[in-house]
Amino acid sequence: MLSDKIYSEFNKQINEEIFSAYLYLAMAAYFHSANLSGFAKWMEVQAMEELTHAKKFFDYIIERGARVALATIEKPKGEWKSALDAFESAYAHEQHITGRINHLMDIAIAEKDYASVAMLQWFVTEQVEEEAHASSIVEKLKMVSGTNGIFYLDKELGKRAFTQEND
Ligand code: OFO
Repeated sequence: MLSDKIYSEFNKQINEEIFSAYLYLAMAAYFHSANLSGFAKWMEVQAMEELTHAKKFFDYIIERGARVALATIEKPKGEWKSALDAFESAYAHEQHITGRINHLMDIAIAEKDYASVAMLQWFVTEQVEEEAHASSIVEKLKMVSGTNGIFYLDKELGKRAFTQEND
């Protein structure tokens, strides 16, 4: 049985993960409007991954015998100044999510809820990857100058594909 605090925070995390998907879809829409379909594809795959993260929390709450309570998803921002601006926002968002996962872990440890600690460990590892991906694209965008570099990166990022394994 989940404690009230863990139940409430894990439900909130479903919302955070679905908001992440929504935010990355907003970024995909922005990139499509700028004719950068590779960046858009990367963001669409990222959005799919976020939905799998939400589903992990959804399934876990049910497995622990509780009923999931869904809440309103906030409207995401829709405009960015450039590809760099969008990826810097994505990186900042992933740092926020890492903070959330660490917060959940702190609660699970304090409450000696070792099943939740074990479940959250996957997310701790995942966040290292999530931050590394976003940060490396930010650094590449800072390195490229001019349209040719952006088109090259657009082509590269467009190769990303969604698989259940890389969620
Ligand atoms: Fe981007 O890792 Fe979930 O939110």
